[in-house]
Amino acid sequence: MIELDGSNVDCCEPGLQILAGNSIIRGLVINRFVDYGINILEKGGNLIECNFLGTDVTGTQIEALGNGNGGVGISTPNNIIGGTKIEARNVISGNLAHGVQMIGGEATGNLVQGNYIGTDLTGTMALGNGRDGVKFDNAPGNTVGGARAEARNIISGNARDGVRIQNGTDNVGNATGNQVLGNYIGTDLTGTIALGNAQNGVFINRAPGNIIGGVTPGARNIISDNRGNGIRIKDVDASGNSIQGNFIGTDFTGIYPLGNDETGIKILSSASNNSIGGVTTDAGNVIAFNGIGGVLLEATAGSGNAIERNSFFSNEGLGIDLSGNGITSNDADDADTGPNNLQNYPDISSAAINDTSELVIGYSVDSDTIHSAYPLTIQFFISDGSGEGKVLLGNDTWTADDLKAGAKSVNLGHATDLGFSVEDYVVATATDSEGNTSEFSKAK
Ligand SMILES: [Ca+2]
Ligand SMILES: [Ca+2]
Ligand SMILES: [Ca+2]
Repeated sequence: MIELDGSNVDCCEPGLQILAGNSIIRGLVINRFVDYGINILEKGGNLIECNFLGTDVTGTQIEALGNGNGGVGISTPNNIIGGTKIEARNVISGNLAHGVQMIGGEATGNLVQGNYIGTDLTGTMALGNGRDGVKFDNAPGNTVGGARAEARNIISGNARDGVRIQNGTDNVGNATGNQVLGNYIGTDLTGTIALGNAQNGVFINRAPGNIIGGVTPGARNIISDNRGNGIRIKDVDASGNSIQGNFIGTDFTGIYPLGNDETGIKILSSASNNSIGGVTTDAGNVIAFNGIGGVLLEATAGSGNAIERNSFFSNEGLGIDLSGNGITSNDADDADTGPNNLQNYPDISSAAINDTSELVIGYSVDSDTIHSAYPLTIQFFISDGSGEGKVLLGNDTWTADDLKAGAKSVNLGHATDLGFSVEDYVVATATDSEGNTSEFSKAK
């Protein structure tokens, strides 16, 4: 390796500036420069692999070696940072600002894979960057991670968010169409040991239409042990983001606790029409062991934030909390307004196994066609009795005719096939056709 040491150069000296395209930058140790370790400024298509940015030549750090403005700055398209081979891995850690920062509308089509961002070379010790691990500033259409395990970044131990996707305060910018998948955000390389980022795992701020996770198992991010929320979605322009297939608050097995200190997912400040989970198989997230709640929509959050097909368990507080104030009781006809229109939850009157061993649920929804967009999708879950749903039992549709009839019953099928036993409780959510999901119902 060649060591580029910024400690002895003029204080205004940047690190390595790449002005040409299609360059290969491999095997460098770059530390202590005032600006970025590597700054890709004019042309794209560069490959940045096997570098230590912000560390010493061992990939660890015994004194302050970080570059002043972050590890890698990217203002051009189609660069690759890292790769799927171990020898391609960059260690981007200990820098004073962001690990990797993609800046502006030209920073598109970039691929950030297989790196350790905020840890040492072993992937087990925190060596955080001073701000976010990966920051998207107004940058569209980039990919962080990948659907193969080899593409996984470890993004842990950073002093702010693991990943932040952000547009400008005056709503300029185009941080949309980015995908963050297959990463460990807040754990070590094994996905079992806590190594959280100091703020949120992922923060989507003023940015629309980004995807966190995906519907294949390889696309799953582990977003756990962060000091803030697993994912935070903020502002009226943060709409149409999709959070799918992730484990939020568990280790890589989806079973053992590694909770985020605050909520699994928090939505606030008029953020609307985001999707947590989805309607297809494997779209659901596991959201468990989080310190304040599973999904929390602050009183300021907007509407249409659909929360479907997820598995919630062992969260402190509620699985789903509209207004962040504990259980919001149903109101007559659902005339109230607020986050997700304070959609009323179903009222389960009975959950019983019939003579042919099938689970039959009687329920109603006090939500009229004026205040909810019909029909409603009702999802039933197995619960441990704490009021959050762990295992999806099935769906039903509540129509305007059902509303007129006042109540209905649904046969969800053979109880054993559903994994349901008589000791289990059932809870349900209602989601109107505009994506307004309720809190969980009372357990029956
Ligand atoms: Ca509430
Ligand atoms: Ca209501
Ligand atoms: Ca309402």
